[in-house]
Amino acid sequence: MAYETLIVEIEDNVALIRLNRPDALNALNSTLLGELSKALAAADKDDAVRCIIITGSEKAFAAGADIKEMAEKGFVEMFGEDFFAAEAEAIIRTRKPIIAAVSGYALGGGCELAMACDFIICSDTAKFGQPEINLGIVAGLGGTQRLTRFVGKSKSMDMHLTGRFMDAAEAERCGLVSRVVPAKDLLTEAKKAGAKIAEKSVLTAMVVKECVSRSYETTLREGTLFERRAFHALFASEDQKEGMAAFLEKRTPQFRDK
Ligand code: CO8
Repeated sequence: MAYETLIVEIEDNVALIRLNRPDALNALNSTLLGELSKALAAADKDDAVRCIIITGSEKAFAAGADIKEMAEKGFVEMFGEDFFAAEAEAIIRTRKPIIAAVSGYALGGGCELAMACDFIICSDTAKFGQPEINLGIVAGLGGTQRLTRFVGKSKSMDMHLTGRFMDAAEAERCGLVSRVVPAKDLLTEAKKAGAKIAEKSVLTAMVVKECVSRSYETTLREGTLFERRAFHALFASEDQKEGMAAFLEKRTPQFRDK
């Protein structure tokens, strides 16, 4: 499928979704977020896709929601259309693992989009920020909630209240990103991580994603119970039998996603 604001390639069972509005530093407008929802749904359905990567350009993952598109809107319009609610849901409804590969600016909605993915690999040039306060607004795609869970209240307040940017080293130190790599290696490293995930059972990977994501939604006791039941349930899968048999027979497992 051809998109106006995205470039999508599938290679070695990994779908690479590249945000592509270079003139606006990949600012998230309704066309881009609508297309991203469609591309994620398509990747989720496609048996050839086992992992998804969302990336931007070297200069910007995404510099936030599109300010030009929002500037003249009023409350009634924003509320009436539930601005970007469906698009936000589409990201978190995606069941296959999503890696955000971030280079350059990941600001406002761009930082929030990266955090809505399952983990973030960033280049040493990455800059994260929630500068909405400078525009007289607050984050709207989960930033006040997700950043706080990632980095704790103090740093989250600092980022949201001052609007300052965080560099890659700080982002790694405080647990916002899983790894930092040299800018020239970002896509190679993200694809390597995607390929590693693509080797696993998609069924198991989706259950793992559900369990880890649950830890953000519930209490320790409930989350642990959810995990234990998922653990029990996987013993009904062929991939559990195959994974354990392969270990015992000292061979590589052949998962069938069943
Ligand atoms: N929206 C629209 N256009 C943008 C945006 C944006 N967020 N960011 C950059 N652009 C455009 C600029 O207007 C400029 O276009 P033009 O050449 O036509 O004037 C072009 O991209 C290049 O930008 P700059 O010339 O400013 O480039 P610099 O290298 O000088 O600066 C910065 C780069 C620092 C990233 C700067 O562009 C900037 O500060 N951008 C805005 C960052 C920002 O405030 N982001 C938050 C937006 S609000 C938000 O995200 C709310 C999210 C909640 C809603 C949930 C839905 C996703």
